[in-house]
Amino acid sequence: MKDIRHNWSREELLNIYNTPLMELIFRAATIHRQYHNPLEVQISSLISVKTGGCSEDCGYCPQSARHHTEVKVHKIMGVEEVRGLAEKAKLGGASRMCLGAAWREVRDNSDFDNVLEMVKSINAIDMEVCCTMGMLTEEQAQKLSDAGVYAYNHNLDTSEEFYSEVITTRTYDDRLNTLKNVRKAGMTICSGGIIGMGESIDDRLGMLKTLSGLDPHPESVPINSLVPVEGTPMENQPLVPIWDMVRMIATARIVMPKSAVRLSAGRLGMSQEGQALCFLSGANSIFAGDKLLTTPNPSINEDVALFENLGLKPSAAFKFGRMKTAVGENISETK
Ligand code: SAM
Ligand code: DTB
Ligand code: SF4
Repeated sequence: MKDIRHNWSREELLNIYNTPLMELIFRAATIHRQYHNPLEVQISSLISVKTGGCSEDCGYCPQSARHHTEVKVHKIMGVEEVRGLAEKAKLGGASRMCLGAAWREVRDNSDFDNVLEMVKSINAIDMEVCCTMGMLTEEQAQKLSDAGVYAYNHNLDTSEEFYSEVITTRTYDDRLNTLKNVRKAGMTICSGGIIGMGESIDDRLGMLKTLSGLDPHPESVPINSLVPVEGTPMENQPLVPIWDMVRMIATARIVMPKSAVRLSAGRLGMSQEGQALCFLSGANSIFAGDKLLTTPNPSINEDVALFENLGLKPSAAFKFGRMKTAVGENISETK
């Protein structure tokens, strides 16, 4: 596509991010309307199918075994339980289930076989499935894709430069390599990051530069506001001002116009007016349900009231068909 660019420079990104706020929101909202129905928001619901005890040292994460948080370790859930939760989430308007596992990487064992069964059972009730389970080999990515996984979430989290301040047990290149395997296997890519970890604006834009440099762009770009959890090295980080969230979402919308931009973790700390500005600035996807993976999220009732008030409606599953992406071909989540 001619109008989709993969060569945004840091300078261009900085100029966009620093545009006077009212101009920035207007520009992002205008682009949003050209590519998407501005009244539709895609809803995903998260299930932590394997919780805690993770070997990685991600500074933000309550599930790392290296941090002393209140998260209890749980072994992998059963297929029936997961399917039951998916049915409930579907009634609440969710079109996609996102299955999370606190793993450094997927291993070829009975837990992985169990995940493949979960995927099939959720597809059987006509919901899209996303998995977020750490690093994948080409073969594992293919197995997930063959089982019916629609999207794989694997965040870059921040800039390449700031990455080693947050995580030391894997590299930026490891992350990019998994994204390559996901794309090759025909799944869509969900990749974004977190703001509020102590990074600079330049780091935020460095992350957007890498994401927008991927060809095709990730179909979904989650922007998380750090949820500071007691017992993690980031427990005392101040909450991100809503204006930073709005600027980040608007910039992502402008440089990746076809992608779904997901207003992700941190909504509990935002006012409804703040969230409305995020939707206006191009966010068109959320995680709903009273829990994210281990931390609380607004209740379904609150979100239903918010959607009613703003005139938003949840989008349907498989809007873009069940077909898989051929390598290099974008079936981005657009109207
Ligand atoms: N273990 C897998 C991995 O790291 O890719 C999947 C699960 S991991 C919890 C998924 C994503 O959740 C992380 O990449 C990070 O962006 C986000 N996340 C984790 N803890 C968070 C927090 N406290 N606040 C905001 N986002 C968080
Ligand atoms: C993403 O970008 N955000 C979600 C999802 N992908 C997996 C996770 C947010 C986790 C917040 C901390 C927790 O609840 O444990
Ligand atoms: Fe493990 Fe993922 Fe948490 Fe990092 S973000 S500690 S890899 S669960």
